[in-house]
Amino acid sequence: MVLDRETALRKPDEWMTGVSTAAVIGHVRPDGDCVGSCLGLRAYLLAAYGIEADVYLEAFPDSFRILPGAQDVNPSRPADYHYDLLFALDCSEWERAGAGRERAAFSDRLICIDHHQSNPGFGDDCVLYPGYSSCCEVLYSLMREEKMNRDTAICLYLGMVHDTGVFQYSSVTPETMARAGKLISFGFDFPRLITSTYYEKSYSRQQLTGLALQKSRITPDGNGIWTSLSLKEMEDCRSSSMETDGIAEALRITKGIDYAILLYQTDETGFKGSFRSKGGTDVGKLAACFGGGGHKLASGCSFEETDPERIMERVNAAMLELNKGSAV
Ligand SMILES: [Mn+2]
Repeated sequence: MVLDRETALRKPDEWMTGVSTAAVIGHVRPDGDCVGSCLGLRAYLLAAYGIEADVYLEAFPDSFRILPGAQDVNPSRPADYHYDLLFALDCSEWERAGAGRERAAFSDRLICIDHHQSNPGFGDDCVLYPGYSSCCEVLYSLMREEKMNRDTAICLYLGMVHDTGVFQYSSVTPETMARAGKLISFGFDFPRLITSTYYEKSYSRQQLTGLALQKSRITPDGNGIWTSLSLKEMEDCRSSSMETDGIAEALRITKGIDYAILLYQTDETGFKGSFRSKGGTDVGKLAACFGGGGHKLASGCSFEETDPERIMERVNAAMLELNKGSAV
């Protein structure tokens, strides 16, 4: 059940009453907000209630290892180990819960804390603040500032940084900035935290991005930019399709264009397409033309075709049709 805000604020003390074991889980393919939320809540439960919660997470980027508590994730517990409380954080639905989800069967109470608009409100208690910048910001609003410590602050700050694109997305409110300001007052090297977890890229990733940008071309409608990376090109950069995220975004910020397309080869039979838009083009609809999915600003799909030029002929044709439709 989704709690109203007033009830939600009273809940943490109630949840923690008489609790001796608790676990915290996040979603599949954990991102900064997910890892920051899980470790931030762990640090807070220890500082505020003296409870050492277990955190279960799927593999996450090595750069997040600098977070307090990152070394303690995925403790070895018997499969039927009993938890009084199981927190699911940053999961837009129960189906997206990642490592540790099977623990729910041996937990007394499931508590969902999230910020996704689409969350149906799962769990015995659900604190859902849609529109909040990050799950970390929802957690912040549930915590007592006087009980937070530096470990909590570092983790929550990282999550806020990552889910807001370093405080640039429209989800950022004056309250977000005030909370972030309070967090840095705990004293930690936030410039290094942002650089090492958000901006820093491996050499191979830089090489791959450079190649993709250099090869890029403007689409016939003059509105988009596209590029492609073959398996051989990725290999030549000593890289792989694992390192292609971020390239479509690097294309998207090109001045004077509205949408960006990255095609990268996945195997001998096909490519994947990653689409990004500045807002004038609905790339979710574009991806849907090819059986893909996503949102207006970011989407993707697969192509069973090994010639990127031929793929783009189809994409350009689909774009033309979509524009015809919207012009009526
Ligand atoms: Mn999030």
